[in-house]
Amino acid sequence: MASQNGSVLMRVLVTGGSGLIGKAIEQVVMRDGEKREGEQWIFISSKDADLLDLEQTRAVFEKHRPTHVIHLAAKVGGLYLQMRENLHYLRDNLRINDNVLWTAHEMGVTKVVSCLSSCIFPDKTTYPIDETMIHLGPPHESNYGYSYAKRMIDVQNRAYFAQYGHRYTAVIPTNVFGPHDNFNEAEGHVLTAIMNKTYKAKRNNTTLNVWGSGKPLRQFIYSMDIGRLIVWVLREYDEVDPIILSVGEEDEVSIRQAVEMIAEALEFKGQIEYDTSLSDGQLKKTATNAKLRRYLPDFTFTPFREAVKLTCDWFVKNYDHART
Ligand code: NAP
Ligand code: GFB
Repeated sequence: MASQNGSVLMRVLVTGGSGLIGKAIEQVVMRDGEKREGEQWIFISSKDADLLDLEQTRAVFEKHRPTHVIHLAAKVGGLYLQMRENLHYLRDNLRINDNVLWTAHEMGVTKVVSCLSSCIFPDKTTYPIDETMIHLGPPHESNYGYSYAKRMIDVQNRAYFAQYGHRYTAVIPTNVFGPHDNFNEAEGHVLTAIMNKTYKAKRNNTTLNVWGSGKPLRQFIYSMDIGRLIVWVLREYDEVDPIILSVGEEDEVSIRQAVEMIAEALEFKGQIEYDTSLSDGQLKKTATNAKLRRYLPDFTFTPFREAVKLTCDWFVKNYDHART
């Protein structure tokens, strides 16, 4: 929305602004020149407001008076943390989401773009998964808490549209990775946990220990690509129905292939072991990006190998203050 004599016409509040995807959006908008005349962007973290608390949520909305919201804030973690804490993932994310959406309604926010995830789809399903299949069966038991909380965002969006006509919508990313991710070995997602493990195995001349068989398949998307796509959704996508943001089915790789690319990027030539006593989680969750392609047939994703190298380089350069 272009400005008229300098007035702010779109004030975007990004919850979860200090996280992996929030930082990517900040990079895209504030440093890569995507920000348009008449737009103001505000990136907040839990230090600005604990969104589990309705009063703090209201206070941060009153402070910034957003016209639009990109709602990223969530309790997020890798497979093994989710398996240990399904109840916390369920309760915390239900509360954060209800606080943000209800406060957005109270404050007259024009549009909210929230984040679901490709891991919330039914575990027993046909492939490829598409946006119409979210509620067609229970999610994988490893992360049902997070999955049901995320699914309720879709239900809430429909209810806000039916009762108030609000165009609140959601995106469904597959596995995202990139700079500013959580590289913690026990709690991070696979790629960044493995990057940290590989970095240490190389430094200490020890074996790289990969959890599970390495057979599961994933569609990994670079955080900067997700950042560009979410900015497009905020500006141009008018459906309440969610949209999958992912690389194509043909770009799916196995965990083993991803591990080998990380080893190559970090020049690790040591022993790699797969601990099959640990869960593989979902074997696959292949999603189609056909709906995205109908809107953006020419969008180009960063090639996976290049994105892995960029993330590894960022991690090594920022090791001392990365989330490890
Ligand atoms: P992340 O790096 O873990 O960042 C989470 C963000 O949420 C941080 O900014 C954090 O603030 C904030 N937050 C957490 N609890 C909060 C609370 N109680 N009050 C206020 N802020 C809180 O997560 P991410 O990977 O960027 O994920 C962003 C969104 O994308 C999430 O909704 C996630 O479910 C979704 N998603 C992620 C992936 C993925 O592979 N990463 C895939 C699909 C969907 P602090 O920094 O202050 O803790
Ligand atoms: O990213 P991740 O933890 O979660 O990947 P999901 C788990 C897969 O990577 C499993 C293998 O197949 C694991 O066996 N893996 C191998 C490892 N080594 C490791 C390791 O050191 N750490 C981890 N974490 N995994 C995520 C959800 O599910 O999907 C997120 O947890 C998000 O919240 C994302 O929704 C889209 O891919 O299984």
